[in-house]
Amino acid sequence: MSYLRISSMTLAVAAAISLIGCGQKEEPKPAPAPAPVAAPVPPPKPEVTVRLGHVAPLTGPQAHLGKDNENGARMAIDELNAQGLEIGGAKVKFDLVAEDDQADPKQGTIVAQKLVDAKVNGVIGHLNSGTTIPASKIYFDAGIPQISGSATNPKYTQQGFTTAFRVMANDVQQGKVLGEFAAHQMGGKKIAIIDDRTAYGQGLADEFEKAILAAGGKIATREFTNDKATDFAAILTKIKSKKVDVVFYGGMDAQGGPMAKQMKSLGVKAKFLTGDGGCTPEFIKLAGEASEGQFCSLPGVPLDQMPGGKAFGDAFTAKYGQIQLYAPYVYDAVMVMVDSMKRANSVESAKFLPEIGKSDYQGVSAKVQFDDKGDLKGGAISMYQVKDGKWEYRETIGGSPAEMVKEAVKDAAAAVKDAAVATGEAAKDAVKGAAMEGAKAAADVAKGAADATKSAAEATKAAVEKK
Ligand code: ABU
Repeated sequence: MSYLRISSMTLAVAAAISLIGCGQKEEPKPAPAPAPVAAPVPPPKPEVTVRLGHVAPLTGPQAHLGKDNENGARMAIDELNAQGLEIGGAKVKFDLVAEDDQADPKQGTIVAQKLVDAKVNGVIGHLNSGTTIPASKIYFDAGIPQISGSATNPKYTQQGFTTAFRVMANDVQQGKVLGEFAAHQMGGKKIAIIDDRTAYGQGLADEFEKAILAAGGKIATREFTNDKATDFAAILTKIKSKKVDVVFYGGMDAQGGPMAKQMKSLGVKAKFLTGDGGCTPEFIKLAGEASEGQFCSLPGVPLDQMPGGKAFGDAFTAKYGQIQLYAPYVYDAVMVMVDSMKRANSVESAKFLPEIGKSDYQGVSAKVQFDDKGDLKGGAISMYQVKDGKWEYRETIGGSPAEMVKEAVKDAAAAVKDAAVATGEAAKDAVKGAAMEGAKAAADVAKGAADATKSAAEATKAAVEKK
């Protein structure tokens, strides 16, 4: 036996003794744990890009306003993208497709068609009534929802286009407030009106004139210019000879500012009054010292009275600089459109369009609810006057909760009337239907009787012949 064999045996015996000595049995080894089964990985959420068109003049005399509108829309889009929304089971990314219509009606229709061809989901804009109105037909025909944050001519929402909405008061409301303000608060008895022959300027001037006449004022002269003009000497010289109390201008700040300046240099003593198109910091810049004491109106309430005005103003100013005019409204227009997509759980135009009309959205500028035409319910108008080189708030007319209640009551009354008419029509139809049914039954009976008479006569004749 070799040393190696003795050693192996010794070890085996020692191991056996050792096990017996401890009284232990060899435990069966546990079965190896099954390899962990990976939890099923859900497929990644589909992503969808929603393209919103935005149209405003980005070149020409109104470019500062167009850029302001576009920035309002961009701010909304950036915030929505940061929220990482899911709509209809897909992650949504919003893209702004910004177009320049140069405030020109023809160009407005060209870019509208371009947006339709690009299959945008909705359109925010346009800025000007003169471009918004013709473009609205193109969007309506294509079934694309449109919300303007600045076009105020009433015709926009009076064409029966179910795709057209606006988030501010219109010029029927604005013209009335302006006319009453001129007559009662500016002492306007003799008034001169100038407009720029755009849909906005002329339309607002028409509404202003109606309100002046209703208030017992007199229109001394009505003049017009255009939205590219810079020299108003001929018109203002004529107006000077009329010795009017108030000059009203229906048009934008690019003309209103120089006009007020030229009034002062020509010695026209009348006060100057304009609508929202001139209610801007740019007007004050262009008019210079001549802006002091002049008046303007603006749909809505001042930014610091808007529900979300302060936060919006701070964020906007930090990002883009001073607000010109409509940025909060355009921001709201985007938010209202996207809120409608959320409620419809769809980004498809045809699916979320019906939801826009049902909006009840607390925006920055106001609570947004639409009437049956697509106009903002309870739209307010505020008046401002330049003091120490700034537009200073004077007062707000309309748009209060009381006004909204009044409108709701008016809507309810109209609904009751419609229901009564419908009930009357239905009753009339029922009576007519019953009468027709009765007549038909009577005719059937008569026909049956006639047939029976005929058969009896034939039977009688046959019997006679047989005899
Ligand atoms: N609302 C005044 C400017 C825009 C427009 O209606 O033409």
